[in-house]
This record gives sequence, structure tokens and C-alpha cells, in this order.
Amino acid sequence: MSPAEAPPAPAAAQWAVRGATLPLRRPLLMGILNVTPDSFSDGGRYRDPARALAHAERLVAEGAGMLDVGGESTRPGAAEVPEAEELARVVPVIRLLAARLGVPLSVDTRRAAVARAALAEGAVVVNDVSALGDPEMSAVVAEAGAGVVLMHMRGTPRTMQLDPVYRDVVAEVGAELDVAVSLARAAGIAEERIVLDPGIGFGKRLPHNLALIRRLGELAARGFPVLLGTSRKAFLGTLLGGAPPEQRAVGTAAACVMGWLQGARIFRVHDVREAREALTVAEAIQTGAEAEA
Ligand code: HH2
Repeated sequence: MSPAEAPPAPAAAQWAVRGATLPLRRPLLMGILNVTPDSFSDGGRYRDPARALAHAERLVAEGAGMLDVGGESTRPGAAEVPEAEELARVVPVIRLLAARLGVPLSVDTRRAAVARAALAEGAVVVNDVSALGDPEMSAVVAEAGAGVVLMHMRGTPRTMQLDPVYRDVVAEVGAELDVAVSLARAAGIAEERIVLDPGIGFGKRLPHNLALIRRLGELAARGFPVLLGTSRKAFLGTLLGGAPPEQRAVGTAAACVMGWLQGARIFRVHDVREAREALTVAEAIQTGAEAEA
């Protein structure tokens, strides 16, 4: 068998986050909690910490193994939020969830200062859609011993969908993530703390998104766990005849299953129950094991 035909190396089966190791033999669902006024599908709903907690509890009851708290919308065209505003949105919610819930918390931020504050309040992962774009972010992650998600994006949320062009999207996304991994390593972030994410919808057109999911195995072959974020995204609306975000849960679940078959292990979703059911069935068919009651 030539090297080109060799099966992809299995991605790591666990993820070392701050103070814990998360098993990844089974799909890990990362429930989304956007404490923003303007996120594309759930903006404005969970800004009040008590409502955020109630929703977080629901996500956990539905099967979320961790929660991702975000205070800045990164939807296409979104403008930057001032740092003080992002801190004011995120910090009280992380503090409350850390005190009340037993699941690992991740903070979805591009800012080192927000990451530092969230880690101090009990977050254990930094989910960075700019893959260490803030020059201080890698040091913050390394010093805290936090887990980190390195996501691929072309440009910024304001500009990323203007005219994304790739010759081979999968190869280019992989190569750009390799650069982010080198940065992380150089800053002293341990390899077992790193997760890669192709950044579905971040500077990608429909064919790019489909190719990235279809060929996700090429990313997983690097040996780092892979996170897939397809939840309710615009490409699903396009495929589903213009369905609005709240009608994209089944499409999201289908994308999760395809990602799982290609080696993705962590799924960032709004609709946890639907994704969990689809992945449970897919996994049982794949392994022949009986689904857990
Ligand atoms: N997608 C969004 C935000 N953060 N993080 C990772 N790692 N991967 C993703 O695909 C990803 C992400 C965008 O979705 P959402 O949070 O629902 O919307 P908004 O950015 O409008 O808050």
C-alpha cells in the first residue's frame, strides 16, 4: 500500500483540559450557550444569567458533555464587540455555571483577556475561532494548562464570506492549522491539549464546507482530536431549500454523523438531543454494540 493509500491514523481518543481528561471514544457533545444579543440563531435569549443557567441545565440533561459559552457573535459580517462588553457578558455566566454544573466549560473567545478571566472563573478550555490570533492568547492557554480549540478562519467575521477562494480547501485548511499548531507548541501548549476544527462557514462557500466534512479524515489523520461545528449553519439552509436556523437540527445531525464517520469526535451543537440521538444510532451501527439505555 502506498503512503497515499494508507488509512488515516486514528485521532487521539482523549483530550487533556485544565484539571481533567475528557474521553473521546464516544462522541462528545459541546452544547452552545451564546450570551450575546445578536448570534445568528439564538441571539438575545440567554443574556440573563438565570436564563443562561436554565438553558445550560437543559443542554446537559439532553446529553451535552461540555458547554461552550460565547460573548461575541462571529456570524458573517458581525462587527467586533468591545472587550469590556464581552467580559461583562461572559464572566458572570461562567462563574454561575462553574458553581452550579458539573460539566467542563469552554469559553468561545478570540481575546486573551477574556480567556484569562474565564479560566480564572472555572473554564477549562479556550475555544478560539482565530486559532491564537491574539498574540497573548497562547501564553494564557499554556500558563493555565487549558485545553484549546484551534479553528480555521479566513479573514475576520466581517470579511470572511466576501470572496473565499481555495485551490484545495482541505489541504489549505490543514496547512494553515499546522501553522497554528506550531505556534501553540512553541508557546508550550502540550499536544494533548490541542483540538483542531476546520471552521465550517468561516470563509467558506457551500462546496468548501461539504468537502471539509467529506474529507475530514485528512484533518483527523494529524492525530489531534477534531471538533466539528456545523450547527444550524447557513450551508444547511442552502441545502434545505432556505430553511431558517431553527429548522436545521436534522440537517445538523446528519452532518455530525458524516463527521463522526470521518473521525470527528467533538460536536458543537445547539440542538443536543437531536445530535446525540443521531450519533448514538450511527455509533451502534458502526460498532455493533447495543445502545445504552
Ligand atoms: N462556530 C461558531 C462559533 N464558534 N467555534 C468552533 N470551534 N467551531 C465553530 O464552528 C464555531 C465556533 C458560530 O456559530 P454560533 O456560535 O452559533 O453563532 P454566532 O457566532 O452568531 O454566535
